[in-house]
Amino acid sequence: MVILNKKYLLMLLSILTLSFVLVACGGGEEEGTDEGNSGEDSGSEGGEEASGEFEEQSWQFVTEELKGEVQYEYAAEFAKRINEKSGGAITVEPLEYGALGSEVDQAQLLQQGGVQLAVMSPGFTGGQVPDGQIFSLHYFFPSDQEKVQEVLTNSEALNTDLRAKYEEHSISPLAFWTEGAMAWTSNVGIESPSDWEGLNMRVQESPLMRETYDAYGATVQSLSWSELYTALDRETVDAQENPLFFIESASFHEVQDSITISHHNNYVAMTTVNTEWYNGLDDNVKQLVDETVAEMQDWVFDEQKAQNEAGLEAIKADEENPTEIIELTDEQIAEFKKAAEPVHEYYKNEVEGIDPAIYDKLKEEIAAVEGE
Ligand code: 6CS
Repeated sequence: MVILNKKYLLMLLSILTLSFVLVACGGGEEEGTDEGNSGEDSGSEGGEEASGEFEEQSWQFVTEELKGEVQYEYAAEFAKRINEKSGGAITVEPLEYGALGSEVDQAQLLQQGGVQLAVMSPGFTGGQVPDGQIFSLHYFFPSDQEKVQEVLTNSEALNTDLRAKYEEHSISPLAFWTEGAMAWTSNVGIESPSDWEGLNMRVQESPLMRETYDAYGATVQSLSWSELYTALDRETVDAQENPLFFIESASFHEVQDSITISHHNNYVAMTTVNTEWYNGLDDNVKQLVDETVAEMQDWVFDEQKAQNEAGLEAIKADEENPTEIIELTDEQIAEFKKAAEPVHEYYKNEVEGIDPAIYDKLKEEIAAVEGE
C-alpha cells in the first residue's frame, strides 16, 4: 500500500516537474542559463569558476528506477566518484524515476539536452532507434550473466556500430550493462509456448516485442512500469518480464501467482549522455567521464547480482504473498528457442531501418564468448 501511494505521488510530481522542465528547455535562451542546454554553451565552458584542474559545474543524471534499485544506485555511485575525482568541482545530481516524467519523457529530455546523463533502457526508444531492438530478441544472448556482461562491455557491434545509430538521435551510449536475467511472471505458470495463448503481455515501447510475444500466441500492451502493478492487479494485463530484484521491489509478485525462470533474455541498461553536450566537454572532463563509466562496469555487475539474489530470497520469504517459482528444464527451453527463432529472422530481414550487419557481428561476438 505504501509503495503504491509512493508511486502515485511520484507520478503526480513527475507531471508537474516535467511541465516545468519542458518550459525551461523551450525558453532556455531567453532565461539566460547554460545549465541543461545542449551544445557548446554547456559542459565545462558553462562552469562558474576554476577549481584546480576542473571548472565548477553541475549535471543531472536521470534514471528509470527508485532509490535503492540498480539504476539509481549506479547514478549515485557515479556522482560520488566524479565529485571525488574532480576535487569537488563537478556535482552530479542523481534523479529517481518519476522526477522528470515517464521513461519515454526522460529519453526525450536527454535528446533535447534537458538533462546531461540518463540510464536508459533500449526498449523505450525502439521506434526511434530500431537497431536497439536487438536487445529484445529471445535466446540470443548467453544465459550466463557474466558472459552477457563480457559481450556488453567488449562488443564492437554495440559500442561502435550501435552507438553510432543512437548518436544520430543525440543519444551517446557510453556503456551497456546487464541488470540481470529476466523472468516471466503470470497467474498461469508459464512452462511452454502454448501457455502464452490468450495472455496479454506488458511490453515497453518496442515494436519487435509485439512480434516476439505474438510468436508464442500472446497479445501485448505497452505500459510504463509505474502503471504495471495496477494493471496486473486488475488483470487488464496478465504477464510481464523483469529481473528478480525489480519484480520484488515493484511488488509485482504480490499480484502474480508464479515466476518462470526462463533464461529467455537479460535486462540491458545503457549509460547515456546527450551527444552534443558530451562532444562539447573539455578533454580532461570527457576523459574523467569515460574512465569512470568504464570502471563502473564491474561495480554494476556486482550490484545487480547482489540485488537479484536478495530479491529472489525476499520473494521466497514472503509468506503473505506465496509465489510459485518454476525453473524451465532444458527440454522446455528448447521448445521456447524453436518458437523464438523465426523472430530472429524477422528482425534481420523484415524490420525496417535496421542494419543486419550489426546483428551478424554481434552474433559472432556472442558465439566467441560462449565458446570460451
Ligand atoms: O520494466 C521496466 O520498464 C523497468 N524495469 C527495470 C528493471 N528498470 C526500469 C524499467 O523502466
